[in-house]
Amino acid sequence: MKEATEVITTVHVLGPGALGLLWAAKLSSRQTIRLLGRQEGISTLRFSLQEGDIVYRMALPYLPVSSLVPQNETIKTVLVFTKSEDTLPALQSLQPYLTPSAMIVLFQNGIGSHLAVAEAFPDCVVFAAVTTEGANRRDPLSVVHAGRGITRVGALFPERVRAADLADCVALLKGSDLKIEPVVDIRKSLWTKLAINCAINPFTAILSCPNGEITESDLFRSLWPTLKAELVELLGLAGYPVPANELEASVMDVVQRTAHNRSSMLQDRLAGRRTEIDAINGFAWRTLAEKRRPHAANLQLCQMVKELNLDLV
Ligand code: KPL
Repeated sequence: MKEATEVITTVHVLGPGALGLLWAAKLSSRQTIRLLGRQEGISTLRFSLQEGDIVYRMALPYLPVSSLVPQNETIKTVLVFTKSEDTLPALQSLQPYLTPSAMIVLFQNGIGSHLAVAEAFPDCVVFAAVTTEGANRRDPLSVVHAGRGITRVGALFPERVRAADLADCVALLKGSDLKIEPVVDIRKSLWTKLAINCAINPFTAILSCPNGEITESDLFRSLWPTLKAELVELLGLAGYPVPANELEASVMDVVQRTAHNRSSMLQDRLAGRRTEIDAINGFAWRTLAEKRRPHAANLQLCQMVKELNLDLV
């Protein structure tokens, strides 16, 4: 692979949530950043990024998506941090500004929104990134880099992408000084992460507890055997078969390593935001149901999270 060359480009960052702002801040010393979001009436977003004891004050150019004007704004590279179900409509609203072979890097949970974007933008170079970087917000403008991780990146359809495109994407992301690993088969990482999210996130949202506490609960104990079997089935259907004990070990490993973290679903719940349950357990049960495979545990968790009546925004 080509070594990281430092090319200064304008990078658009769509979705200024915790992860979006973390990446924007980390890339901003090497790239020109434009944040894209829904908020109207501002041209600069001022926020803080805390890493350990150090708090960085950031001020980055911000463009409301509604006020982009074709010709004035062209988008060659966009990193996308919107919620899964907002991703396709948000990118469609950017369509007039995207250059014909723009690079789109998707950071969403699940895999359904990735496939929808790849289908809707066949000429764009679409990458998926699966990250274990931990980021959360004390308030909308105060981001905490809660834990260092690794970000794996690869093409959703490798046959549509040149090796040089992947090298450019990796070089760009490495400008963040975060740990980046190019992978040949990013779908494997996406499906594995989906299974892990199915196993952890709904329990944390329902029980309102950090990741490390779910395995002690009666709810987890009673549902896990069925859920595990469904997730093994799901990964098999996806073409990534995994033995049940291996999947369980991966889930328990993430539970332990992130024991004190609030999952993204719990953070959404606590902030009164819509959760991604439909893109996680919802996607899992629908995929299983389509193939007439058992899916009761994923369906139940999906219903329980929805019944919390917290899918507000
Ligand atoms: O990815 C996560 C999330 O919060 O969405 C897990 C793996 C549960 C870690 O917190």
